[in-house]
Amino acid sequence: MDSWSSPNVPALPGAGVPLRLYDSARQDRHVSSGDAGGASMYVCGITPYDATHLGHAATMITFDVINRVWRDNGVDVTYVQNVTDIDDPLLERANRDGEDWIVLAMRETALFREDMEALRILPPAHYVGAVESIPAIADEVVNLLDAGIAYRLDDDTGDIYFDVSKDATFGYESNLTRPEMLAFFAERGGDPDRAGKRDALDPLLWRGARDGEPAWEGGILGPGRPGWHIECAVIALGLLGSRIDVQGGGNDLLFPHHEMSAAHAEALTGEAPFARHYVHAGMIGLHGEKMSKSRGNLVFVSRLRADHVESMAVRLALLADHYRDDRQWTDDLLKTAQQRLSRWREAVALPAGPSGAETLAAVRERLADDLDTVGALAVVDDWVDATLAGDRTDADAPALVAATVDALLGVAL
Ligand code: 5CA
Ligand code: ZN
Repeated sequence: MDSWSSPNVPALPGAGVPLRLYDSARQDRHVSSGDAGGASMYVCGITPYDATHLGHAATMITFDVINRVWRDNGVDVTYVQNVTDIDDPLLERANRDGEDWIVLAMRETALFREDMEALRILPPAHYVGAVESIPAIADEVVNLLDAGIAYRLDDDTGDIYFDVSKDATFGYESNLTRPEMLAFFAERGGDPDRAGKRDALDPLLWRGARDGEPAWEGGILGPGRPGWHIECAVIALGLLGSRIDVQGGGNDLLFPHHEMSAAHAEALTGEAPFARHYVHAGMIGLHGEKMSKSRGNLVFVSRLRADHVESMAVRLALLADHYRDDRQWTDDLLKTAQQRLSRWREAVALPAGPSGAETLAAVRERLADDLDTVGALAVVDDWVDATLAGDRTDADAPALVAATVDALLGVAL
């Protein structure tokens, strides 16, 4: 699938600071990547049945900042993102609207690309759809069956499930209790009550063909379509290998999606942990509730663009709080970001300011500390305040601060 075009990223002088990232599995911060000069990141992308909302945007921006900080450290980054272009919600929406599901997915994916470009998100090296990955997924489901880790239900549906009891370390990523797991599983696309499963938590790997639903040839699996978690496991393994540096997405994916994807990957490769860092962005809410397509309380990036809201202000607004915090989108948040953006622009247009090198070093330091964007924005604010107040000691500072903000925060002034 086509990715999108890359914004220009200015090179910054001097050396970056190694990034310490919070890992959901170890529940602590650890230095990420860079050891071998390369880093691999897999981020769970959209299910394209509706337009990109600010929650998607915030999560994409979080992983974009990781990407930018790594690059500033000279790390050779391989970034992969998926598009879940076949799944129940997509088919339900297409049916509801009497639309072809393929056309719906293509349209929303195209809009997502435009939104990503407007927000200056660095594109993944591989942007991969579920549909194009079906042959590879089917092969891996066969491997799991052969290994006795997957089983077929006895009810003639052709549905195949993953046996979580075969995974001795199951649960290490989310650190949840079984009752918590069961609750999230039921809430987030799982089927704990499905008759014939060995364990209520066993997730679907392959859904046998049903009347009125698209299906693909699955060889010995029979016709059908893939489950959700195996999609992400197989795409990541195929492009990034058996151990990756970051598995990422919003914290709504921690369980079951990421736990199951990691369990699938580890069952297939025999290597663990699948990811060195399991990284989860907080949820963006509106009026006190998580912004979600199913709740319908959405603010779309494209709607804001159509209303001539500057995408750089949107980006700055979403960087104004820490990525791991669940937070609310408000008009005030946007207004503050717009004011901040114009002050920053005013300051970098002046002929000089206080030390640019110190500002760059302090921004690097803040971002390396588990992406402390709150602190990084405060550093830039301090420089802007001093510049606007008349401190004009460094003639190179305005250009360097503008380059810093562009390269590391992705905000073009
Ligand atoms: N296609 C799957 C992942 S494989 C999916 O979850 N799609 S999604 O369209 O629902 O979400 C796309 C990405 O945005 C995921 O990483 C998800 O965790 C994140 N996300 C969804 N809603 C929010 C929200 N309200 N705030 C922050 N991130 C969100
Ligand atoms: Zn995923």
